[in-house]
Amino acid sequence: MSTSAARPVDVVVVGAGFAGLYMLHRLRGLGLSAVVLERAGDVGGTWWWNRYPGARCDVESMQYSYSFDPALQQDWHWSERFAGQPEILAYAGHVADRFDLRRDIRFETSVTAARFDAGRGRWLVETDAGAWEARFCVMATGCLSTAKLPEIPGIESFAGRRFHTGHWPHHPVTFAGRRVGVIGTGSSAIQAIPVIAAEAARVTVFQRTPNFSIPSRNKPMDGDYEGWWKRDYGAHRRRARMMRTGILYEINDKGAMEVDPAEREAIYRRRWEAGGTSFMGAFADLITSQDSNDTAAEFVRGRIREIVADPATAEALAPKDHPIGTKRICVDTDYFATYNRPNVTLVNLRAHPLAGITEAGVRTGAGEVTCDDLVFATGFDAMTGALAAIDIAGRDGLLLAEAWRDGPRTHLGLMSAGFPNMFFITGPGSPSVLSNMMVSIEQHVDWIAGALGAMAARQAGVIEPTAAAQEEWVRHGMEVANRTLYPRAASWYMGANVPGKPRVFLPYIGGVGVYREICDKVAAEGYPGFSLSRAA
Ligand code: NA7
Repeated sequence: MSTSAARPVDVVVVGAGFAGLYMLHRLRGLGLSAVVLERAGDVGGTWWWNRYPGARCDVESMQYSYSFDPALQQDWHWSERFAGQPEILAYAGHVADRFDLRRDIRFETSVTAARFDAGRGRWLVETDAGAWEARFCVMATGCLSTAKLPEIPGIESFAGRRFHTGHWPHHPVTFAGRRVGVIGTGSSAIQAIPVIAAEAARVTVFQRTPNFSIPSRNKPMDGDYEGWWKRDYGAHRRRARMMRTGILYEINDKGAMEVDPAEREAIYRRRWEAGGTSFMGAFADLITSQDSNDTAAEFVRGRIREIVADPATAEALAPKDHPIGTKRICVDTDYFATYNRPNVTLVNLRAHPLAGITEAGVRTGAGEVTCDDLVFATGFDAMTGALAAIDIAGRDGLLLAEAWRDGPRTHLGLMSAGFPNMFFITGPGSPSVLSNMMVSIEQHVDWIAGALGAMAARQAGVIEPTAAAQEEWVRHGMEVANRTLYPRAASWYMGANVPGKPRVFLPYIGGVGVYREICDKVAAEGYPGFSLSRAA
């Protein structure tokens, strides 16, 4: 694609999920021309692709929504405590309509390459439907947007229907009367299995690693609760933004070992009954102290043993190989109880390793299980997968793949040295997946909009982090992570689920509020750690 054929805009935004939508809105407010390039057929990002049965947000709907427009947050009514995927997708569509966003979005357009022309200070962005040329490039590509099929021999030979939870078809899928195999027991599987089991003739779950899951206690939206939020939405949102995860809930300031066992048990029980991820706020030190963490983990294992009738199945479902919370904690509706159904069987792949997939089903050390359908709930190439799928070349032809060979290197998770005028929304090195994504998305979009405004005021054409500031941020990110238990788990936070991916802790664990203060300070002080120059 030659530069001459490329359509000029001020900003190319890649991705029309919640990040891309809000970015476009803010860019218009700055008077900049923008195009959003999106490979899906409509807005919604992760909620457009992840439409598997039971898909639901694990952040309460009153908080998993935009805060930038007071009228929007007053007008929109969520029907449940935790919104399901169809309602969240409808919300994304409503926002696109309300702010007339679709006219600047090119759907079914996959970005293949982005090259920085230093001489002209322009990014050339190539797609399967033509090229664009822009001063700035904003990657709103999502953290969990590159679905990953597992490396299992024979996977292509399966003769039945094959699904991936992160790439679910848009036509209705029924499992009535069918024998379904589910591979994986992460968050997606934990949501999908109870719903599929209620319909299918038989479900066989192939589990490699059990996960901790807390009941959601999902319910129709309580009018009083909605009213409490809406009466003072602005103040509640301000408090949420300063929380560790960007989610407003009560965090106990005591450590788990500071109270006696009976009180500890009572606190866990209250959190378990209340439901949701706020379970991890039961004590202040659950992600930093192994002893404290053990008490929470043992409490949850106790509930699994209580719920699951067959002791061997309960034991196989009880996680013992990682501290609770160091892999994304799951939130479920009837997940463990589903194993009491006569049509559901758990195959423990640690005891009976997966040998391969055949034309008829799944072969393990315990024999072959015949399946009509296979559901792969095997996750994503998280945080860097969508960026790695685009051939990105910065200053002097530096490839992002090369610059990030030993793990992503960013300053504040927002930009990477050598890639001028390219921003990442919720990029690696920012709280991102450890936070309420809506809060982190809005923070990044606002920061980027602020930086673009500051550049215009100073008549600067180019912004780029300095190598020294970036090295310091990467070092700080690792240091903070190593103060926690997170690196002890072979999780996708560590890149552990993708063969050959460097094992580094990808998000920033210092806390959403702390991180916001750092970013705000950088902006207030005129962007130290970034070089702003007139030309490239
Ligand atoms: P996850 O959390 O990455 O879960 C993937 C699951 O698939 C997990 O149980 C894996 O087991 C399993 N898996 C992956 N590869 C294999 C192979 N080869 N054999 C057997 N099992 C395998 O993805 P989700 O989609 O559930 O959730 C991602 C995030 O989306 C979630 O955290 C929420 O934030 C939303 P493993 O643990 O690797 O042994």
